[in-house]
Amino acid sequence: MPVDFSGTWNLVSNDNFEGYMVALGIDFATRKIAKMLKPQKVIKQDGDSFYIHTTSTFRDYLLEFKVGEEFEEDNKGLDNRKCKSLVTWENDKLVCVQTGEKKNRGWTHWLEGDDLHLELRCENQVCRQVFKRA
Ligand code: ECB
Repeated sequence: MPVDFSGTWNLVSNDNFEGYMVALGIDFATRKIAKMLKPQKVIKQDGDSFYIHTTSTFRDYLLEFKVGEEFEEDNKGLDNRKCKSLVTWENDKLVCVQTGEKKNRGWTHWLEGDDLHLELRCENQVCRQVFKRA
């Protein structure tokens, strides 16, 4: 059975989100609000087609992509920088490389027990998020 990320997931931990946001150049006032948030992710996966909607009381972000097909990402409401993104499978991990102005930008999703993990990378910063099923 291939891995299936589908479901509704609530953030339970968010390690070094501050460092990740600083690396992205997010201003102090926005960071102050953003780090209080407990975002929810709704993921719909149909094979290699993904819909990932990250929602919060402040902002939300929708990403739709197919594994193996590069696309333009606008990061609207996040840092608003455009990049070229490519998501691939590395065994059961979903790995995104976001090529653009920021070096070493990307993320990785995987399942561990009942938890959804997300590692967000930018420059020399790594943010580790864990989600539990709603
Ligand atoms: C959308 C909820 C968070 C809103 C934070 C608002 C302002 C902070 C601005 C930039 C911080 C950068 C990222 C925010 C962290 C999470 C948003 C989605 C991260 C992401 O790219 O998730 C991927 C993988 O699940 C799908 O887009």
